[in-house]
Amino acid sequence: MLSARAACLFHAVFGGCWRTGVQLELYVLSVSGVSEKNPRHDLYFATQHEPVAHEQVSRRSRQCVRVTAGELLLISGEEPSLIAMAPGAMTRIAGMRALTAPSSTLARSLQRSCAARREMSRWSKVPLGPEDAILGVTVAYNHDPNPKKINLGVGAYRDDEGKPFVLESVRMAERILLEAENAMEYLPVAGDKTFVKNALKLAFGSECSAAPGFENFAGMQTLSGTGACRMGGELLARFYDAPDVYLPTPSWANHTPIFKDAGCTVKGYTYYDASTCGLDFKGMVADIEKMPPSSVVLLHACAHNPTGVDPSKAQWDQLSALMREKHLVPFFDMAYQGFTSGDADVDAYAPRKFLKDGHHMILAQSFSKNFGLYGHRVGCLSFACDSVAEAQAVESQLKILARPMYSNPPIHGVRVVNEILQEKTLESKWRLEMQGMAERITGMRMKLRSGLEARGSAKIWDHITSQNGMFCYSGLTPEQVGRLSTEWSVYLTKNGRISMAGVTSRSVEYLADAIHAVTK
Ligand code: KET
Repeated sequence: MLSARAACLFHAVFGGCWRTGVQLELYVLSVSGVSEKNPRHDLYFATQHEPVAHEQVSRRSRQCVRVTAGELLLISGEEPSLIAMAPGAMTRIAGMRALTAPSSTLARSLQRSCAARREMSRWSKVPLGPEDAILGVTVAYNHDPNPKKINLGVGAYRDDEGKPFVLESVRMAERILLEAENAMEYLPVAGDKTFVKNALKLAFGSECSAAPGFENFAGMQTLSGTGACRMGGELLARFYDAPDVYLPTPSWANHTPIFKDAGCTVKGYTYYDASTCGLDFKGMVADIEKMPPSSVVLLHACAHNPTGVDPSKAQWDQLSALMREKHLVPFFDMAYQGFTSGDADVDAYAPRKFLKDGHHMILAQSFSKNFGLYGHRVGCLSFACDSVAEAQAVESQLKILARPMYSNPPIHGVRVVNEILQEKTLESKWRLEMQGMAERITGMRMKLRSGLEARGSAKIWDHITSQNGMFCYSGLTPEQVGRLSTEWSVYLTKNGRISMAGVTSRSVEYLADAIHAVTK
């Protein structure tokens, strides 16, 4: 028997009736729409009679199924007496079709109501995928009407008012570009050559970039850091004999799909020590020692995402020597150059050291965060080769990969970067602004930590200030993260990563209240 509310819900959705003890196969035709409260697509088959609030259902349920279109669900059991859905699930469930429902009018009514839908769409077999682990946080945040809400999900810098920040140096460069009335022609497939040179100079410093052998770099402009990682993975998968890519555990959530989709095999190595909220250097070295020669090791050049934990200079030196000895290939992802120390040169220590040590390294650079050019998709991918001829060959293949994918990269952002890096006053201004962003984040780290301590938190929060870059790997559990969003409208990724760049002088006290409340 269904209780009144569940029956009502059920009727509203299926327009049929439900009999205790039946077996029902449901084919999910389509799933659409997300609710404000619950952006997931869960269907709960509860074993309790009384319908209960969504949260209670999920706790009481024996079965909780993430529903995707094209799935076949079998509801069985002695008393499948209640189907409850996450609030707002009506639109999603409307596309369900019962395949078998013994002697139930339900089956007929479902088949009738859904047949028409099926005729209408050819795409019903495309399953609804989950939201992205990081960008999905913004989706949930956008749905929350609470004026006090805070988005600490995506790693995007905000000013102290919590507003997206456009650097003044960028605005100035844009004004110059507007005056210049440049043409808007296609860039070459590998992008703007001058930009690639500027990007390499920024990464390796004028000293390194003037050193012999630097002309052996193959480089291309990419669709930001993501595109650089992806193109690097594509080239490895197509031409490199051992495309096993080792990622730190944990790493940026997008690394795994990037390299897998490119066709590489993704493996992991020890990186973070949860007991110290710091680097497990011993474990990292031990894992690297075990890697087969020629393996590719992804390293975050600085401001590791999500942990905010980087090796020291001495540890980078040791890693470089070890990786040379073991014939491993370093693949640097440098998405936060400047965010660790405030100084882009200081933050480039690792790639510069590895270059000096003669690695056949790969470097993926992003200009999203340090130039604030997120949506302009400015990035660079480079390979340290042995000769100009080798570099030309690598570049030629990168072009062959890019041409059928996106043809050529966007033009505006690289012009902005060129303008800034080629003009001394603009460059100095940018460096100051970069430092300002890093300092504001450091200030927020201190305020958050002292705020938690002032509230008498029994937990140790030293890592908020000892970790670097944009993120604090807080140690909050997924349950606590869930409570932060439902009870406080504070949104972060499930792994407990806090984008410190989203914290402001105004919100930091509220955030401390919220974190203290859920960690008591
Ligand atoms: N590498 C790392 C380590 C990284 O954190 C990001 C972005 C990127 C590359 C790529 O950024 P792009 O804008 O493609 O240059 N990370 C933030 C945004 C995102 O997930 O896309 C983040 O972790 O929030």
